[in-house]
Amino acid sequence: MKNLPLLLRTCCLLLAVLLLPCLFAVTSAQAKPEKLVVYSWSDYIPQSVLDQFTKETGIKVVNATFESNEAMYIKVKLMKGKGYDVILPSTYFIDLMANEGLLAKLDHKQLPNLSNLDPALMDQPYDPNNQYSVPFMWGSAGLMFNSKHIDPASISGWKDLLKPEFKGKVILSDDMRDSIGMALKAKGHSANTVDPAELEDAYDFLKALKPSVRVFDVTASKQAFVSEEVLIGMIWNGDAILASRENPDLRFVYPEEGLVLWVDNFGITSASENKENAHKFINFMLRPDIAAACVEAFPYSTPNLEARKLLPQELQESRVAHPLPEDLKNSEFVLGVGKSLSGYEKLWEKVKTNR
Ligand code: N2P
Repeated sequence: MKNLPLLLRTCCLLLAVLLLPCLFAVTSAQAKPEKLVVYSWSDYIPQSVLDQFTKETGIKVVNATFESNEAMYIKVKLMKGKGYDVILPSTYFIDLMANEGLLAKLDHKQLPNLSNLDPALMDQPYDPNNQYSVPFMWGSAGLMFNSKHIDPASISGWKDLLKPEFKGKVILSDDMRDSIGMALKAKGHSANTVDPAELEDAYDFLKALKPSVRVFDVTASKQAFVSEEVLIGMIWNGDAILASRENPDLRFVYPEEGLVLWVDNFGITSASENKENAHKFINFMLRPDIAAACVEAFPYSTPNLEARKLLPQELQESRVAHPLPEDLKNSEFVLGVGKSLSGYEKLWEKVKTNR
């Protein structure tokens, strides 16, 4: 009897020693926060939105960024999708990546907010039934000029870029399909042509324009216009709105020859080890308040009909953010060009290297 407390103490100590590793395992599992890697275009998803997702779900988001579909594709392909959970390719990379097994099939049951999206942008030929992708934003690569230095009456389309007075003052998009698409439109062809003669025509346009080009860019285009480093050229419509808020002399034009339109879409990599959380993230991004917050920060066009209703009047009515059908006469969405892609790549290489 006298020894009982000692026995009890010994038993407790033994139990503690035995349980310690289990306790440690539980706390370390709790301590390791869940993480999601989102690989998106830069300047597209505001940090406040990512923070909100973490606040609501406890899932941390790492937002890695890219500047072009081509750069994103090479990286995802090399890594076989490993290291990325959610990616944001444009339409014309969805079927390519799905066919190469880089994208996972989506589970629509985990995406109830899909019902907020405009049916006109769903179930497209590049992804029937949206098996692999969900549209996030769409927009245009348009024409902008500085009305302090250039008479607005003198600018109606892409052909005006060739005017000799703009030498060294032109910016073109550093996105292959944007700039080749622009040159194809300027020459009256489809931005999705697979005809080598029409591509050659586009090359002639770009070659003639090259001496006028100050820079090919997509990330610094807003700043280049605001600082008047360039006076005319290509810019994505969201960047055009942000730039003209800072420099009211800037004017966005829908060129008479038509322009190139794109849709960027969420997909989940087939290698993702966090598919359930990836669905949670995409569904969160489809929530009207969240989609509206994205448009307010980066004013592109949202396919989210419910989000559109929440936008400030100025953005709802902006024809730069939400073009009217007559603004898009002759314009085309960029599509995959299959085997002709190598023709586009060769042309682009020649333009960039002055050959
Ligand atoms: C915003 C990204 C625009 C994407 N910076 C063009 N596809």
